[in-house]
Amino acid sequence: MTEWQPTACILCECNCGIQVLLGADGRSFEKIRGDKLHPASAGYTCNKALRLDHYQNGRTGRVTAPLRRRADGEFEEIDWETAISEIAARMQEIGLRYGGESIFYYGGGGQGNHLGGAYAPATMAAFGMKYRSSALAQEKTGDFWVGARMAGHPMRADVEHAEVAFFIGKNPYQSHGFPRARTVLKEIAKDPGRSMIVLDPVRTETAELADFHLQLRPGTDVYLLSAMAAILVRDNLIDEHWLAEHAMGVEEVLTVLRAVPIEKYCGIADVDLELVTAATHRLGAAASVAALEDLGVQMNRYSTVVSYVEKLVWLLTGNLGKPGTQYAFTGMAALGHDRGHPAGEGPRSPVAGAPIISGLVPCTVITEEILTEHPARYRAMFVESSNPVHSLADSARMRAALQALELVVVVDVAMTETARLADYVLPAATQFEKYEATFFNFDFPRNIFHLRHPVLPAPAGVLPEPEIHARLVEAAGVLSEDDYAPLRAALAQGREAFAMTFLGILADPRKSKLAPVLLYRTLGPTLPEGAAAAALLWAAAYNLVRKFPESVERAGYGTGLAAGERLFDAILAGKHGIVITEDDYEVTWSRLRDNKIQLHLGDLLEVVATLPEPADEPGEWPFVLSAGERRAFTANTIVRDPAWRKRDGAGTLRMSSTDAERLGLHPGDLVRVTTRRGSTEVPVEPTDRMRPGHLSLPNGFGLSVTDADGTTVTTGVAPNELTEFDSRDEWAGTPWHKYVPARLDTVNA
Ligand SMILES: Nc1nc2c(c(=O)[nH]1)N[C@H]1C(S)=C(S)[C@@H](COP(=O)(O)OP(=O)(O)OC[C@H]3O[C@@H](n4cnc5c(=O)[nH]c(N)nc54)[C@H](O)[C@@H]3O)O[C@H]1N2
Ligand SMILES: Nc1nc2c(c(=O)[nH]1)N[C@H]1C(S)=C(S)[C@@H](COP(=O)(O)OP(=O)(O)OC[C@H]3O[C@@H](n4cnc5c(=O)[nH]c(N)nc54)[C@H](O)[C@@H]3O)O[C@H]1N2
Ligand code: SF4
Ligand SMILES: [Mo]
Repeated sequence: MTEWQPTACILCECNCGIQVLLGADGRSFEKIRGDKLHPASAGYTCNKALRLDHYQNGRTGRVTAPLRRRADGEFEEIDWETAISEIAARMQEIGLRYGGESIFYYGGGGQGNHLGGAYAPATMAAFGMKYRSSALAQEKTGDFWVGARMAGHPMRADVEHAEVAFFIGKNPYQSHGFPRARTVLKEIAKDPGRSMIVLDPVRTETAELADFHLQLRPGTDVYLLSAMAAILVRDNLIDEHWLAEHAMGVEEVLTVLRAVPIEKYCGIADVDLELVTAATHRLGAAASVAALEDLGVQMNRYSTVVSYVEKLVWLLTGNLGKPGTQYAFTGMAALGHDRGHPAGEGPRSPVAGAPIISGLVPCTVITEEILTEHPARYRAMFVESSNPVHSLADSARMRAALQALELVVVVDVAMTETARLADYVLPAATQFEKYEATFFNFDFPRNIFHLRHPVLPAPAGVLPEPEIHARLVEAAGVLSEDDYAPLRAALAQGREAFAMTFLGILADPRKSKLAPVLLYRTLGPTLPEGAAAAALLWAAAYNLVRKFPESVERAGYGTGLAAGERLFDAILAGKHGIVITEDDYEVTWSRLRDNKIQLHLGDLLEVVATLPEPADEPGEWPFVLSAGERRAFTANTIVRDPAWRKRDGAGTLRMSSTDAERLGLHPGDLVRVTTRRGSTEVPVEPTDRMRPGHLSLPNGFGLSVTDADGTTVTTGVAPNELTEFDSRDEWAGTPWHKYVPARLDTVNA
């Protein structure tokens, strides 16, 4: 008997609820539909979720036994006991020789899986590891840092209820980023009382629905946004009463903005001054503005400064803490939080001295921390659910860095570009074969959490990540039955006794870092239906109650210790996802530092005040390449099977029709794209959606899949073969992947 089973899509941060019907073989995803019972997505999915069978059962190069690299470079299968004991021994050896901090941790989860990675801090503690990073440190850290300094708490946009939706380098029609994005975009477009403003050099699907599309020259957002902020000031559109009550540092900002040469900056951005003025006036007159910036600016020139100016635009107009604006959210984990140290203060990476934001070393300095003689260089890397050889800048340099290390361990479901360079590959159960969840809990006023139950059993030979971490921690000799016994004894008397004993253990800093595994090994086995991996959520539920007691109470869980237990039980039972907190918009103020916004970030404001004119790229690079665009069939490197794509199977290079005509290029013609870093051939797709001089390649292509018979197929271009590690933001180190100077040559057939 098969029945529809609730789970979620794992291809973007929205994690829409879906239901899966298995085929007669008990493994194939025969049918997939949106889950109407999911509290955030309510039945919505985009086109991608319906193809998830390709992730689970497709031609993916799945790994189903631990692999060890032999001296001849080939992999051989080994059993788990051998794998765990050898890895633990080698990590301890490296720790003894160079210190545990020389073992670098990378990853911890993708778009659909954060539960396993939440156990990794125990492994890090067991082996003395200190430094870590993840994909967030190649996109969001600049934004986090600015937000932390201005507000002290991460914020998100309430697009659904906004009168004006403002998208800056973001194409939600394809990339989403908020629930039911396509539906919400169409609603705004249809409603004469609401408007959409889009800053994008490409006429994207989102721009097409917009009332104001500011189709700027790539890389000039800092000028255009400064001009918009300056128009607000010049034309008295700022909310002075609101600012007087809620903001600090207003005068310093206004002084700089009064001096912005509006017309000149619109010229640099190549957008009509009247259009910019009209869009800015629409924004200034709106009762609510929700702004969403993303990779188009976060991976582009002045990225961190842009994150700042973009916030000034909606803050000067009073768009925070009310419906349809921005809000400070709750969540089961502190994603996006940072201390907000001023530039030059705060923790730094050991070799490059790069700022560590949100606990993460900037991704673009990782190779500098390895390819050096510096005594503090990383000697080993532990990679979990991530594909840095493909996803980080300058793939060739990343490969060289991994090869220079003494040990590389990769935990993944498939033989990825990164796994190919590992000394050990540890195979994980897929996201549909185990309990899984993400900490992308950004919804408001009701925030949700979804513990997904397994849809099908895992094959023999693979393990869920919590089990892998527990075994590594135990092999390190830092936890044993002696540590578990008192917790188990307490548990026998009930959860309250367990909570007390657990709190006692947390007081010991050496043991507290191992808490995830302590919970997994003690509370874990007592949870229903084999939900041991959820054990850590018990502590997370208590934490949520401690941090946001009223919000949890409003969601119906009561108060105190009992609220933690009720919330945890609801998480375990709620197969479709549950509401964890309920807020009103005003609560945002109580979450901000000093209950106010700091507008004046002196170092970044100084940049705005002294912006030089952009220098032209040298004539040998007549094009700007955006390396990594989200399209209808891209999903990072999560779906490896090339057959999952219904269109754009080759991953075309999009370019303007005008340029194509000038060069005599037709759809499908091969061209050679060359950058300072690399060169590759790709078919072109001329389109009138692109500006002349601009090129765009999709993300997530260039994956290689090796079949059982040894044949390897690679599909499309891996964008980071063309990008440079040192083309990056000066504050946060985020890469400028959307601004890669490039050349095009025709290829003779
Ligand atoms: N379909 C799909 N959806 C996804 C993903 C996926 O792989 N595929 N990945 C998910 C992830 S990890 C992320 S981070 C998000 C990213 O989501 P987005 O940031 O929306 O995705 P991108 O397409 O990379 O970039 C957004 C836009 O930036 C524009 N752009 C390029 N240069 C500039 C510029 O100079 N200025 C401005 N203003 N815009 C510019 C591009 O034309 C593009 O439309 O998507 C998520 N959703
Ligand atoms: N040039 C350029 N580069 C980019 C981008 C761009 O726009 N341009 N976008 C960047 C962005 S925004 C992001 S977020 C990154 C994403 O890059 P990464 O963080 O490297 O993440 P993914 O590509 O999502 O890879 C996820 C990995 O998890 C594995 N996996 C899937 N399920 C499981 C599981 O259950 N357990 C384990 N252990 N592994 C699993 C997959 O096989 C895959 O190897 O790429 C970035 N790279
Ligand atoms: S890829 Fe589509 S279906 Fe999947 S989570 Fe994102 S928006 Fe939802
Ligand atoms: Mo991302």
